[in-house]
Amino acid sequence: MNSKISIFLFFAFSSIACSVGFSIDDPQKFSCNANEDCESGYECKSDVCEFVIPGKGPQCPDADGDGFGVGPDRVVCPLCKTENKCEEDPDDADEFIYPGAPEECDGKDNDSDGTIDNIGTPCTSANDCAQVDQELNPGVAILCNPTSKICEATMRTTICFGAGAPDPCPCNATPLVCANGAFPAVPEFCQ
Ligand SMILES: [Ca+2]
Ligand SMILES: [Ca+2]
Ligand SMILES: [Ca+2]
Repeated sequence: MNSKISIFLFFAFSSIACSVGFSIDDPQKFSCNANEDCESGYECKSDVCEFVIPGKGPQCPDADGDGFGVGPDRVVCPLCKTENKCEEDPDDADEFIYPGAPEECDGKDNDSDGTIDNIGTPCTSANDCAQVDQELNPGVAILCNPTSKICEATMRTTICFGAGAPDPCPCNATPLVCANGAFPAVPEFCQ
């Protein structure tokens, strides 16, 4: 058999036998399909493992620091690597907008599901619902309704405070509705 054909067949069978193998163009290089196919310190680029100078590899492109990046290099973001949360950040200039963010009453589509201020998202505990800034919305809480398992905005207390409080006490009588990016003001005697 012709020696050139032998060499060709050797490399051809090598690359079929496993996903990692010598590159036909340069036997010193290893072919690859993904970073996992390469040794530590190497990354898969154009199907070949290339050495990455420490600190010079792709950095997590996350300008607003919410953990979600933009563009193909977002796969190096820690959240993508450790929790498999690799979706693209729909707004990389706003740390309160990212896939799965708790929906706040702020006029923005925080969770990027296509609907602005849809507070009533599914939940298993209050941790799944947005925290409310008490300086902006005193007396308002978003809690997980234990029956419906839906986030629900309510007054933080059911008790009326102060001598002039009405009777019956109206605190927490109905869920608070977010409208135009804001909750209705909670009366002082309910805060
Ligand atoms: Ca981001
Ligand atoms: Ca939303
Ligand atoms: Ca919102």
